[in-house]
Amino acid sequence: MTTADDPLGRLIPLPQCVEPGGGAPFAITPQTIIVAPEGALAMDVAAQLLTFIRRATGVAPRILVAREPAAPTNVIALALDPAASSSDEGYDLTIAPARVTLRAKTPAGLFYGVRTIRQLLPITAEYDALLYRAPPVVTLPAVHIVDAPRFEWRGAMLDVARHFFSVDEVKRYIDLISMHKINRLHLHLADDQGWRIEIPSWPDLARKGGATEVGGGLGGYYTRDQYKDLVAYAETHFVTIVPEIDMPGHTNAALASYADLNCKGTAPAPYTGTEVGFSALCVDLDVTYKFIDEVVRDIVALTPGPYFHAGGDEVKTLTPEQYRMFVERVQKIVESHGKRMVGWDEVSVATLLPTSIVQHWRPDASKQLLAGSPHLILSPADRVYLDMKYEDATLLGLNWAANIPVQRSYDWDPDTLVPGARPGSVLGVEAPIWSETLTNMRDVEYLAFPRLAAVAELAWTPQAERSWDTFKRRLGAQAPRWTALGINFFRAPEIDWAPTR
Ligand code: NGO
Repeated sequence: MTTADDPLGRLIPLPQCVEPGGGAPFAITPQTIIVAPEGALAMDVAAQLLTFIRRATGVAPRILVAREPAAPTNVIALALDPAASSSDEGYDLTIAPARVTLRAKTPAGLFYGVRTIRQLLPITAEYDALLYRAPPVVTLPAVHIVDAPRFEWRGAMLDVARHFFSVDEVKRYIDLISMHKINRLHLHLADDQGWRIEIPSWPDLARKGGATEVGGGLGGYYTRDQYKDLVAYAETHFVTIVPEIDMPGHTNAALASYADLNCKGTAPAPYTGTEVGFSALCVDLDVTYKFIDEVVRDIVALTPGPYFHAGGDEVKTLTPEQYRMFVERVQKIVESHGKRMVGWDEVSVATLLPTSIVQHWRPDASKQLLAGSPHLILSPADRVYLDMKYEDATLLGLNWAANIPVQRSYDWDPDTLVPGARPGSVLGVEAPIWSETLTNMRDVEYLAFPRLAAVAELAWTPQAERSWDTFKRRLGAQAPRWTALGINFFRAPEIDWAPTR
């Protein structure tokens, strides 16, 4: 049996503990019933499972809602149980010949258990195109899986500012990241080249500031309804959206939209190049803080998650004092709207609140300052910036930090990257993808896959359970599924990809 044919040999991220049952598999038949607990979120997860099974077998199972699963056999029972896992996102999955039992403390845990079941199903679970003359025999291998994530922050970031991505494209990215148990999508919503979200109190930000993008194309922005739709879609995939308005630098689009925001009172022209560091909000003007307060307020009104990312990177036109004061003032504004501030690692020079989060990105950032941060998200650019090229020959992407082959993304330990970091301060890992050179989702997928799968496992699986050798084999086994999903992945030459037909 090749790895691709062995369902247990293709799980990514690798679960914490997999004990093969050895016995007969569970056979899904037209009579198989899904039992689901009450509650909209859990029902939604059950409906997602139904879709995977319907596609793979041609028959939609019935869903029974029950507090206590009653039917003893030929059942896939989803249950919420406080004792199922010590983790809010963990799950316990037993596949036996007569019955599949998936237990979790929360609907999120059920969602992750269903992602695991999905990988155990044949790839026909991934698309709707097949018509079966007779339902094929589909089985799930006998196994007991006990699973929970290593880190609470398993993130991806998409830069929708340099090039704009439509609601459907972002939803597609949510599908692909959540399939790998990633639970944060950080949206970089404003930069020099574009402002991408409607702000009712400052309408020209989107209208003028959203009108173009790198290279001079049409740009675009999310209306409030579209943004709400994205947030709701993310919620059903257990993904928290983290909105970022980058400031005080990377703000040409805002400065070009309102002359009043500029120290000199005149608006600069829109910018469609890719230089960084030239723009900054006028930190001495009162209107700057009114602007920030209203923007944060309007975005927070659409943000159920606890975070607001205020950027803070690459400011070259302010003095260190001006920069520190600015960060501290913005941090208070974010706090006053009930959110935790996240900032790129430059913000670690400021006095931060105990709730604030520093996102490490510069490979040469001061490890000492990072170690003093209240909380850390790790996005070292030379490991997990998905916009870096794989190798010199990669046409898309940048290479200022490094060329990043897949193993380089995979083979490091988030717990030792910042020596002396406060115990428990590392919340997790995030893989940003910046879009200076990426104009559409196919470009994004080419740079994200396979490295995003490597980062997903890095963030989910305990360090001691991970090894490049087993990951590499499991990664090769993804080719048929990723092809079925239409993912435009890079066929890294060091991986032995399973045949796709
Ligand atoms: C840097 C810079 C971004 C670039 C990106 C390209 C950060 C935090 N600021 O990362 O503006 O788009 O590199 O890799």
